[in-house]
Amino acid sequence: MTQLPAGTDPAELARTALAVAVEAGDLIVDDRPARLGVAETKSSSTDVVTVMDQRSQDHLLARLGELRPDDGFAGEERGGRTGESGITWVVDPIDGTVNYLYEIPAYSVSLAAVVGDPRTDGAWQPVAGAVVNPVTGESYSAWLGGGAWRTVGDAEPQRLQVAETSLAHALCGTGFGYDADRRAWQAAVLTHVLPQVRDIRRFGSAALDLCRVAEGSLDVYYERGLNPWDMAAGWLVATEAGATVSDLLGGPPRAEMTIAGPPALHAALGAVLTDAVEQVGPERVR
Ligand code: LIP
Repeated sequence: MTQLPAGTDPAELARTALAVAVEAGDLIVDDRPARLGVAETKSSSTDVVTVMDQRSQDHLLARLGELRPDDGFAGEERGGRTGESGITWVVDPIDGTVNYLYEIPAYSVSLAAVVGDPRTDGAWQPVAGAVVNPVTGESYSAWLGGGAWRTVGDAEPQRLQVAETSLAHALCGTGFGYDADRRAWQAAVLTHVLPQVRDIRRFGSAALDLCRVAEGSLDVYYERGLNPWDMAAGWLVATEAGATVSDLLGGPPRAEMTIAGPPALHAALGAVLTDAVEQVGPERVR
């Protein structure tokens, strides 16, 4: 059972997450420069950061500092804060940055309030979160025990619930990293998965992929290499919609592997991935 700090209302945290995610989403759309370039790269020349990634995070840091001054903040980009409340905000200011750069409408602002230490695999858990696609107007929110909800524009929120299907009929989402050796390994694993599922989709935002599992526009999803900020909010949205979200061994999702889907389908894909990882062997490390 997750221990919430005394007096913490996860529903209120979810409302806060959704409100500031919508603000940041409006910012990255409305203030996008006419000629958006790459401000810098991180793990490789294709792991890009734009000025809007940083501006979105700066906005979220400032607003959460106003609304929740005692909470911690850990974001993908520069800037953060330690807190005293027992709640840390784990923030991806633009998830799907490459899609944002190419103006492909599949990117999101994703943030979650978590308990524990998000810098340590298995030592943290989201208790409230929101994912917003500012182009389509789709927003997803969830809080511990409160369910997962999808809203489009001004429509009434719809509660989300996953549904089982066979692996052979499952539309499976995945993603690929920015490092060439990691991508080669992911491609090798994919050759074991692709023949056993309906089809593969690679949309480019893990946060939205996990929300797609919750809403059923993906049946199942896996990816190696996710950071806490990629998965924190989507993990909770999928879980509150009835999905199992774990690593390959059934523990909390982590960089080694994240698998999300209705329980039986999650187990079936997990078995295929375990076999594939064994057959493919370890990633090449230079
Ligand atoms: C992205 C993830 C996506 C992954 C991409 C990238 P970013 O996050 O959400 O699932 O496949 O390679 O890591 O870098 O856009 O915040």
